[in-house]
Amino acid sequence: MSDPERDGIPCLWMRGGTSKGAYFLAGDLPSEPAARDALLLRIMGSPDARQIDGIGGADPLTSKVAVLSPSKREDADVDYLFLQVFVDEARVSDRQGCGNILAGVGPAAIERGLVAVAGDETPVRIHMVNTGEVAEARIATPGGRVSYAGAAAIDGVPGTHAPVPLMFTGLAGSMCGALLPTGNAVDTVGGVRATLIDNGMPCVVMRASDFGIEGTESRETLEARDDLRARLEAIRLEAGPLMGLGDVAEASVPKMFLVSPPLAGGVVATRSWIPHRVHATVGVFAAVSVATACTLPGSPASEVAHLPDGDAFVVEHPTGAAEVVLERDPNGAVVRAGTLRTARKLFDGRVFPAPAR
Ligand code: NQM
Repeated sequence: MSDPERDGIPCLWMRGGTSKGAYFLAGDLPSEPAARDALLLRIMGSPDARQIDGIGGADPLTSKVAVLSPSKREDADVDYLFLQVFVDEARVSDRQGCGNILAGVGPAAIERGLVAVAGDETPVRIHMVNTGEVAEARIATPGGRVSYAGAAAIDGVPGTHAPVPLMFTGLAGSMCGALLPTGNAVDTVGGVRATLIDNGMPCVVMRASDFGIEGTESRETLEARDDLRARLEAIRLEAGPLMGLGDVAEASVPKMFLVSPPLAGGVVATRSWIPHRVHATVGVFAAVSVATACTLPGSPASEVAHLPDGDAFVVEHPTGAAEVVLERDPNGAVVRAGTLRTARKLFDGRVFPAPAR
Protein backbone atom coordinates (compact mmCIF):
# COMPACT_ATOMS: atom_id res chain seq x y z
CA MET A 1 0.00 0.00 0.00
CA SER A 2 1.38 3.41 -0.89
CA ASP A 3 2.26 5.84 1.86
CA PRO A 4 1.82 9.52 0.82
CA GLU A 5 4.58 10.70 3.17
CA ARG A 6 7.06 8.24 1.69
CA ASP A 7 5.85 7.93 -1.92
CA GLY A 8 4.25 11.31 -2.57
CA ILE A 9 1.05 12.08 -4.49
CA PRO A 10 0.85 13.06 -8.19
CA CYS A 11 0.26 16.81 -8.33
CA LEU A 12 0.27 19.57 -10.92
CA TRP A 13 1.15 22.99 -9.50
CA MET A 14 -0.40 25.60 -11.76
CA ARG A 15 -1.19 29.26 -12.01
CA GLY A 16 -4.82 29.78 -12.90
CA GLY A 17 -5.58 33.41 -13.69
CA THR A 18 -4.23 35.49 -10.82
CA SER A 19 -4.25 32.58 -8.36
CA LYS A 20 -2.09 29.51 -7.91
CA GLY A 21 -2.97 26.04 -6.77
CA ALA A 22 -2.42 22.30 -6.64
CA TYR A 23 -4.37 20.24 -9.19
CA PHE A 24 -5.05 16.60 -8.31
CA LEU A 25 -6.95 13.71 -9.84
CA ALA A 26 -9.69 12.68 -7.42
CA GLY A 27 -8.44 9.08 -7.60
CA ASP A 28 -5.08 10.16 -6.13
CA LEU A 29 -6.68 11.58 -2.97
CA PRO A 30 -8.69 9.91 -0.20
CA SER A 31 -12.35 9.77 -1.21
CA GLU A 32 -13.56 10.54 2.29
CA PRO A 33 -13.70 14.39 2.62
CA ALA A 34 -12.33 14.61 6.18
CA ALA A 35 -9.31 12.44 5.32
CA ARG A 36 -8.80 14.32 2.04
CA ASP A 37 -8.92 17.71 3.78
CA ALA A 38 -6.52 16.60 6.53
CA LEU A 39 -4.07 15.52 3.83
CA LEU A 40 -4.45 18.81 1.90
CA LEU A 41 -3.66 20.79 5.06
CA ARG A 42 -0.44 18.80 5.42
CA ILE A 43 0.39 19.33 1.74
CA MET A 44 -0.14 23.11 1.90
CA GLY A 45 1.56 23.46 5.29
CA SER A 46 -1.51 24.78 7.13
CA PRO A 47 -2.16 25.99 9.71
CA ASP A 48 0.85 28.29 9.65
CA ALA A 49 0.98 31.94 8.51
CA ARG A 50 4.10 31.11 6.44
CA GLN A 51 3.03 27.62 5.31
CA ILE A 52 6.72 26.93 5.65
CA ASP A 53 6.43 23.13 5.78
CA GLY A 54 4.18 22.89 2.73
CA ILE A 55 3.72 24.16 -0.81
CA GLY A 56 1.13 26.86 -0.04
CA GLY A 57 2.19 30.41 -0.76
CA ALA A 58 1.17 31.94 2.60
CA ASP A 59 -1.72 33.77 0.94
CA PRO A 60 -5.32 32.61 0.34
CA LEU A 61 -4.76 33.23 -3.38
CA THR A 62 -1.94 30.68 -3.50
CA SER A 63 -3.40 28.09 -1.13
CA LYS A 64 -5.98 26.61 -3.45
CA VAL A 65 -6.78 23.13 -4.71
CA ALA A 66 -8.58 21.72 -7.75
CA VAL A 67 -9.73 18.10 -7.67
CA LEU A 68 -10.48 16.71 -11.14
CA SER A 69 -12.34 13.63 -12.30
CA PRO A 70 -14.16 12.50 -15.44
CA SER A 71 -17.68 13.88 -15.46
CA LYS A 72 -20.72 11.64 -15.44
CA ARG A 73 -22.82 14.49 -16.78
CA GLU A 74 -23.85 14.50 -20.44
CA ASP A 75 -23.09 18.21 -20.73
CA ALA A 76 -19.60 18.11 -19.19
CA ASP A 77 -16.21 16.49 -19.80
CA VAL A 78 -14.65 16.97 -16.40
CA ASP A 79 -15.78 17.53 -12.82
CA TYR A 80 -13.88 20.26 -10.94
CA LEU A 81 -14.17 20.50 -7.19
CA PHE A 82 -12.53 23.62 -5.76
CA LEU A 83 -11.16 23.59 -2.22
CA GLN A 84 -9.90 26.64 -0.36
CA VAL A 85 -7.18 25.63 2.09
CA PHE A 86 -7.02 28.25 4.83
CA VAL A 87 -3.54 29.49 5.59
CA ASP A 88 -3.45 30.00 9.34
CA GLU A 89 -6.41 27.84 10.32
CA ALA A 90 -6.81 24.06 10.04
CA ARG A 91 -9.73 24.44 7.67
CA VAL A 92 -10.56 23.45 4.12
CA SER A 93 -13.74 24.79 2.55
CA ASP A 94 -15.78 23.67 -0.45
CA ARG A 95 -18.26 26.48 0.16
CA GLN A 96 -17.13 28.58 -2.80
CA GLY A 97 -15.98 28.08 -6.36
CA CYS A 98 -13.02 29.81 -7.96
CA GLY A 99 -12.95 31.20 -11.47
CA ASN A 100 -9.23 31.88 -11.46
CA ILE A 101 -8.25 28.31 -10.57
CA LEU A 102 -10.92 27.28 -13.12
CA ALA A 103 -8.64 28.70 -15.84
CA GLY A 104 -6.12 25.93 -15.14
CA VAL A 105 -8.68 23.12 -15.15
CA GLY A 106 -8.87 22.72 -18.95
CA PRO A 107 -5.09 22.49 -19.38
CA ALA A 108 -4.77 20.16 -16.36
CA ALA A 109 -7.56 17.89 -17.63
CA ILE A 110 -5.80 17.56 -20.99
CA GLU A 111 -2.37 17.06 -19.38
CA ARG A 112 -3.81 14.26 -17.24
CA GLY A 113 -5.62 12.55 -20.14
CA LEU A 114 -9.16 13.29 -18.93
CA VAL A 115 -9.91 15.17 -22.15
CA ALA A 116 -8.54 14.34 -25.61
CA VAL A 117 -6.99 17.03 -27.77
CA ALA A 118 -9.36 18.09 -30.57
CA GLY A 119 -7.28 20.06 -33.07
CA ASP A 120 -5.47 23.35 -32.51
CA GLU A 121 -8.01 24.42 -29.92
CA THR A 122 -9.72 22.01 -27.54
CA PRO A 123 -13.03 22.92 -25.93
CA VAL A 124 -13.40 21.64 -22.37
CA ARG A 125 -16.77 21.59 -20.62
CA ILE A 126 -16.18 21.84 -16.89
CA HIS A 127 -18.79 20.91 -14.31
CA MET A 128 -18.11 23.14 -11.32
CA VAL A 129 -19.05 20.76 -8.53
CA ASN A 130 -19.19 23.42 -5.80
CA THR A 131 -22.03 25.31 -7.45
CA GLY A 132 -23.39 22.97 -10.12
CA GLU A 133 -22.92 25.06 -13.28
CA VAL A 134 -20.96 24.09 -16.38
CA ALA A 135 -18.26 26.42 -17.71
CA GLU A 136 -16.81 26.21 -21.20
CA ALA A 137 -13.09 26.76 -21.64
CA ARG A 138 -11.13 26.78 -24.88
CA ILE A 139 -7.54 25.59 -24.61
CA ALA A 140 -4.77 26.14 -27.15
CA THR A 141 -3.53 22.69 -28.24
CA PRO A 142 -1.39 23.17 -31.36
CA GLY A 143 0.45 20.04 -32.43
CA GLY A 144 -1.58 17.86 -30.10
CA ARG A 145 -0.31 19.35 -26.82
CA VAL A 146 -1.38 22.10 -24.45
CA SER A 147 0.44 25.32 -25.28
CA TYR A 148 0.83 27.87 -22.52
CA ALA A 149 2.60 30.39 -24.75
CA GLY A 150 0.66 33.19 -26.36
CA ALA A 151 -0.10 36.87 -26.60
CA ALA A 152 -2.84 37.27 -23.98
CA ALA A 153 -2.15 39.50 -20.98
CA ILE A 154 -4.14 39.82 -17.77
CA ASP A 155 -3.48 42.41 -15.10
CA GLY A 156 -1.86 40.94 -12.01
CA VAL A 157 0.26 38.47 -14.04
CA PRO A 158 3.52 39.55 -15.70
CA GLY A 159 4.04 38.78 -19.37
CA THR A 160 1.79 37.20 -21.96
CA HIS A 161 0.42 33.67 -22.28
CA ALA A 162 -2.04 31.55 -24.24
CA PRO A 163 -5.56 32.88 -23.85
CA VAL A 164 -8.07 30.79 -21.88
CA PRO A 165 -11.53 32.13 -22.74
CA LEU A 166 -14.19 31.06 -20.22
CA MET A 167 -17.95 31.24 -20.74
CA PHE A 168 -20.68 30.69 -18.16
CA THR A 169 -24.44 30.32 -18.16
CA GLY A 170 -26.88 30.05 -15.29
CA LEU A 171 -24.65 31.65 -12.66
CA ALA A 172 -27.46 33.50 -10.89
CA GLY A 173 -27.98 32.17 -7.39
CA SER A 174 -25.04 29.74 -7.64
CA MET A 175 -24.86 29.31 -3.86
CA CYS A 176 -27.70 31.50 -2.59
CA GLY A 177 -30.51 30.14 -4.78
CA ALA A 178 -31.31 33.55 -6.29
CA LEU A 179 -29.40 36.44 -7.82
CA LEU A 180 -30.73 38.70 -5.07
CA PRO A 181 -31.34 36.30 -2.17
CA THR A 182 -33.21 38.88 -0.09
CA GLY A 183 -35.33 39.88 -3.09
CA ASN A 184 -33.92 43.42 -2.88
CA ALA A 185 -31.31 45.32 -4.85
CA VAL A 186 -30.53 47.26 -1.68
CA ASP A 187 -30.60 46.18 1.96
CA THR A 188 -29.27 47.91 5.04
CA VAL A 189 -26.81 45.71 6.89
CA GLY A 190 -24.89 46.98 9.91
CA GLY A 191 -26.26 50.43 9.12
CA VAL A 192 -24.76 50.43 5.58
CA ARG A 193 -26.58 50.22 2.23
CA ALA A 194 -25.52 47.02 0.54
CA THR A 195 -26.39 44.80 -2.41
CA LEU A 196 -26.43 41.14 -1.42
CA ILE A 197 -25.84 39.39 -4.71
CA ASP A 198 -24.79 36.03 -6.14
CA ASN A 199 -24.06 35.88 -9.85
CA GLY A 200 -21.52 33.09 -9.49
CA MET A 201 -20.09 34.21 -6.13
CA PRO A 202 -21.97 35.45 -3.06
CA CYS A 203 -20.88 39.07 -2.58
CA VAL A 204 -21.84 42.02 -0.41
CA VAL A 205 -21.34 45.20 -2.43
CA MET A 206 -21.13 48.57 -0.66
CA ARG A 207 -19.75 52.03 -1.42
CA ALA A 208 -16.21 52.68 -0.20
CA SER A 209 -17.25 56.22 0.73
CA ASP A 210 -19.67 54.79 3.32
CA PHE A 211 -16.59 53.45 5.12
CA GLY A 212 -14.64 56.71 4.91
CA ILE A 213 -12.12 55.41 2.38
CA GLU A 214 -11.39 56.27 -1.24
CA GLY A 215 -11.65 52.66 -2.41
CA THR A 216 -8.44 52.98 -4.39
CA GLU A 217 -6.00 52.27 -1.53
CA SER A 218 -3.41 49.49 -1.89
CA ARG A 219 -3.92 45.98 -0.60
CA GLU A 220 -1.26 46.61 2.08
CA THR A 221 -2.85 49.86 3.29
CA LEU A 222 -6.26 48.23 3.59
CA GLU A 223 -4.95 45.07 5.26
CA ALA A 224 -3.35 47.24 7.94
CA ARG A 225 -6.82 48.57 8.84
CA ASP A 226 -7.96 46.16 11.58
CA ASP A 227 -10.92 48.43 12.34
CA LEU A 228 -12.16 48.18 8.75
CA ARG A 229 -11.74 44.41 8.67
CA ALA A 230 -13.66 44.07 11.95
CA ARG A 231 -16.51 46.24 10.66
CA LEU A 232 -16.69 44.29 7.40
CA GLU A 233 -16.63 40.99 9.27
CA ALA A 234 -19.55 42.08 11.47
CA ILE A 235 -21.53 42.96 8.33
CA ARG A 236 -20.52 39.67 6.68
CA LEU A 237 -21.74 37.60 9.64
CA GLU A 238 -25.08 39.41 9.47
CA ALA A 239 -25.31 39.15 5.67
CA GLY A 240 -24.59 35.38 5.52
CA PRO A 241 -27.93 34.23 6.98
CA LEU A 242 -29.79 36.94 5.01
CA MET A 243 -28.26 35.45 1.84
CA GLY A 244 -29.40 31.95 2.76
CA LEU A 245 -25.84 30.87 3.50
CA GLY A 246 -26.48 30.20 7.19
CA ASP A 247 -23.70 30.84 9.69
CA VAL A 248 -20.69 32.00 7.65
CA ALA A 249 -18.26 32.37 10.56
CA GLU A 250 -16.19 29.48 9.17
CA ALA A 251 -16.92 30.07 5.47
CA SER A 252 -14.93 32.03 2.88
CA VAL A 253 -18.14 33.58 1.52
CA PRO A 254 -19.70 36.04 1.11
CA LYS A 255 -16.90 38.18 -0.31
CA MET A 256 -16.98 41.81 0.81
CA PHE A 257 -16.71 44.52 -1.85
CA LEU A 258 -16.14 48.24 -1.43
CA VAL A 259 -16.71 50.03 -4.72
CA SER A 260 -15.94 53.53 -5.93
CA PRO A 261 -15.98 55.47 -9.21
CA PRO A 262 -13.59 54.07 -11.83
CA LEU A 263 -10.26 55.85 -12.21
CA ALA A 264 -8.92 54.25 -15.38
CA GLY A 265 -11.79 54.19 -17.84
CA GLY A 266 -13.44 51.09 -16.37
CA VAL A 267 -16.93 50.58 -15.03
CA VAL A 268 -16.17 50.52 -11.32
CA ALA A 269 -13.19 50.41 -8.96
CA THR A 270 -13.17 47.54 -6.48
CA ARG A 271 -11.42 46.41 -3.35
CA SER A 272 -12.52 42.97 -2.11
CA TRP A 273 -12.04 41.13 1.15
CA ILE A 274 -12.01 37.35 0.50
CA PRO A 275 -13.19 37.58 3.20
CA HIS A 276 -10.40 38.51 5.64
CA ARG A 277 -7.48 39.27 3.35
CA VAL A 278 -7.74 41.85 0.59
CA HIS A 279 -7.67 40.40 -2.93
CA ALA A 280 -4.58 41.37 -4.96
CA THR A 281 -6.82 41.56 -8.05
CA VAL A 282 -10.43 40.38 -8.17
CA GLY A 283 -12.09 36.96 -8.32
CA VAL A 284 -13.63 35.94 -11.64
CA PHE A 285 -17.10 35.11 -10.39
CA ALA A 286 -16.84 37.91 -7.89
CA ALA A 287 -16.15 40.32 -10.79
CA VAL A 288 -19.21 38.98 -12.64
CA SER A 289 -21.29 39.49 -9.48
CA VAL A 290 -20.07 43.03 -8.80
CA ALA A 291 -20.46 44.00 -12.48
CA THR A 292 -24.03 42.69 -12.32
CA ALA A 293 -24.61 44.78 -9.17
CA CYS A 294 -23.58 47.86 -11.17
CA THR A 295 -26.49 47.24 -13.57
CA LEU A 296 -29.14 47.27 -10.81
CA PRO A 297 -30.88 50.64 -10.64
CA GLY A 298 -30.66 52.24 -7.20
CA SER A 299 -27.92 49.92 -5.95
CA PRO A 300 -24.85 51.40 -4.21
CA ALA A 301 -22.67 50.12 -7.06
CA SER A 302 -24.89 51.75 -9.70
CA GLU A 303 -24.33 55.09 -7.95
CA VAL A 304 -20.59 55.02 -8.58
CA ALA A 305 -20.44 52.96 -11.81
CA HIS A 306 -19.95 54.28 -15.31
CA LEU A 307 -21.93 51.72 -17.31
CA PRO A 308 -20.51 50.70 -20.70
CA ASP A 309 -22.41 51.03 -23.98
CA GLY A 310 -21.91 47.37 -24.81
CA ASP A 311 -21.40 44.09 -22.96
CA ALA A 312 -17.80 44.54 -21.79
CA PHE A 313 -17.51 45.50 -18.14
CA VAL A 314 -14.02 46.49 -17.02
CA VAL A 315 -13.73 45.96 -13.28
CA GLU A 316 -10.81 47.88 -11.82
CA HIS A 317 -8.87 46.26 -8.96
CA PRO A 318 -5.70 46.94 -6.93
CA THR A 319 -3.28 45.93 -9.68
CA GLY A 320 -5.17 46.86 -12.87
CA ALA A 321 -8.49 45.66 -14.22
CA ALA A 322 -10.33 42.52 -15.32
CA GLU A 323 -12.84 42.51 -18.14
CA VAL A 324 -16.01 40.47 -17.92
CA VAL A 325 -18.62 40.24 -20.64
CA LEU A 326 -22.24 40.24 -19.51
CA GLU A 327 -24.85 39.22 -22.07
CA ARG A 328 -28.27 40.46 -21.00
CA ASP A 329 -31.82 39.64 -22.09
CA PRO A 330 -34.26 42.42 -23.08
CA ASN A 331 -35.21 42.83 -19.38
CA GLY A 332 -31.60 43.44 -18.44
CA ALA A 333 -31.09 40.07 -16.72
CA VAL A 334 -27.61 38.63 -17.24
CA VAL A 335 -28.01 35.34 -19.14
CA ARG A 336 -24.42 34.60 -20.12
CA ALA A 337 -21.09 35.80 -18.84
CA GLY A 338 -17.54 35.36 -19.92
CA THR A 339 -13.99 36.41 -19.29
CA LEU A 340 -10.49 35.88 -20.55
CA ARG A 341 -7.85 34.34 -18.30
CA THR A 342 -4.50 32.66 -18.82
CA ALA A 343 -2.96 29.70 -17.00
CA ARG A 344 0.43 28.06 -16.79
CA LYS A 345 1.83 24.74 -15.71
CA LEU A 346 4.52 25.49 -13.13
CA PHE A 347 5.46 22.07 -11.86
CA ASP A 348 4.42 18.48 -12.48
CA GLY A 349 5.53 15.92 -9.96
CA ARG A 350 4.76 14.31 -6.64
CA VAL A 351 4.01 16.27 -3.52
CA PHE A 352 5.06 15.01 -0.09
CA PRO A 353 2.76 15.94 2.80
CA ALA A 354 4.18 16.94 6.15
CA PRO A 355 3.78 14.36 8.94
CA ALA A 356 0.41 14.45 10.71
CA ARG A 357 0.45 16.78 13.70
O1 NQM B 1 -14.44 34.82 -7.66
C1 NQM B 1 -10.48 34.37 -4.75
C2 NQM B 1 -9.55 34.08 -6.91
C3 NQM B 1 -10.70 34.01 -5.99
C4 NQM B 1 -12.01 33.54 -6.43
C5 NQM B 1 -11.44 34.47 -3.74
C6 NQM B 1 -12.36 33.66 -7.86
C7 NQM B 1 -13.76 33.93 -8.22
O2 NQM B 1 -9.30 35.15 -7.45
O3 NQM B 1 -14.21 33.27 -9.14
O4 NQM B 1 -11.56 33.51 -8.75
O5 NQM B 1 -12.37 35.26 -3.88
O6 NQM B 1 -11.29 33.77 -2.74
O7 NQM B 1 -8.85 33.09 -7.07
